[in-house]
Amino acid sequence: TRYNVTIVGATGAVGQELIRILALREFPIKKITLLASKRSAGKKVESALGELTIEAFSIDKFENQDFVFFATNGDHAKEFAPHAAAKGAVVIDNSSAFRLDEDVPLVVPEVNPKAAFQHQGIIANPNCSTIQMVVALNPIHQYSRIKRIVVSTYQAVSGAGQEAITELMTQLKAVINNEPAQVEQFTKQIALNVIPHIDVFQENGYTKEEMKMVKESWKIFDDPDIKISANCVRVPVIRAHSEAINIETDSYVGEAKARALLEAAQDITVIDERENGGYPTPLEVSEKMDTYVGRIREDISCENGLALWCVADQLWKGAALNAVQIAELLVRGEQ
Ligand code: 11C
Repeated sequence: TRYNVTIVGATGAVGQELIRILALREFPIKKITLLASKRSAGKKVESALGELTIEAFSIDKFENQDFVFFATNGDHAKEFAPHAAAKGAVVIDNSSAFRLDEDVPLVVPEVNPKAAFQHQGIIANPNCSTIQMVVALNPIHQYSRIKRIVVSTYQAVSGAGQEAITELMTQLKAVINNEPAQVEQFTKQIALNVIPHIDVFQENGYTKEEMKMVKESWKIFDDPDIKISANCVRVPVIRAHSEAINIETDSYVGEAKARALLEAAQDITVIDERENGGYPTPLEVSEKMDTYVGRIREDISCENGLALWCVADQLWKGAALNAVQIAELLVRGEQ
């Protein structure tokens, strides 16, 4: 069987990666439709799927679609994704609009694949920083329940979109030439800086990005009793998010067992050499499909604690790839 596939928001950072991932994974496409704003309509894109033309978004385009990937903002998805679902398509939405809705599954195929099959037309793709964390922690969590997680992120600028990449590059050039850096996309200069603020502040002092990591992990692990505290930080990296993660488990796991569990897990690569360069960094992990883990060690500050370092391409595993894997799961489930 081959499927009619639509990408809504095809010109954005995630939209473009969706086209590449569909091609790389040889997703069985009958026809692909790329939708974006009127401004981009008619534009031709050279893609891994051949030359394609962007069409102006309208809900009529949802007729006869099997899969509709939304790579737009939450407000747009909230308004229009239900139209695609009502016309019989399965929507896989990248935004935060539906993630915590009770009747919308929030799926990471390596962790909670069964949830995908409970969908009522819409499946939510989690936030990028959540996805790589739950992929890295699930093998350990399955062995001994994780009761507490403390995570600090080092998030690439591409998580904030295409303009954010341009801003970092423009600022770097300005700074090198001793010129003032223009700040538009972030709250402060990002070139040669780090910013401890992603998404809007919440009443409890955490940011929305941090609380997404908490609430989405609860839903994906189906365990709201896990204590989670996140610190989300933007760093001047183009692509791939990094995370320093500390966990406490119910019973003793130990670093040798943790390493063995991670090495045996699907879609995880362990690079953990305890010598110069023996760990993954965002530059090497860009455009890789796996979630990379290194620096695995016992956390000496608590009982049954482990510390690890996790890096993944957030535009791939954190967005486009995870979304396509969800569609693959449904296709496999149908067969
Ligand atoms: C970032 N994680 O890196 C964000 C981008 O909820 O899908 C994705 C926001 C989301 O800025």
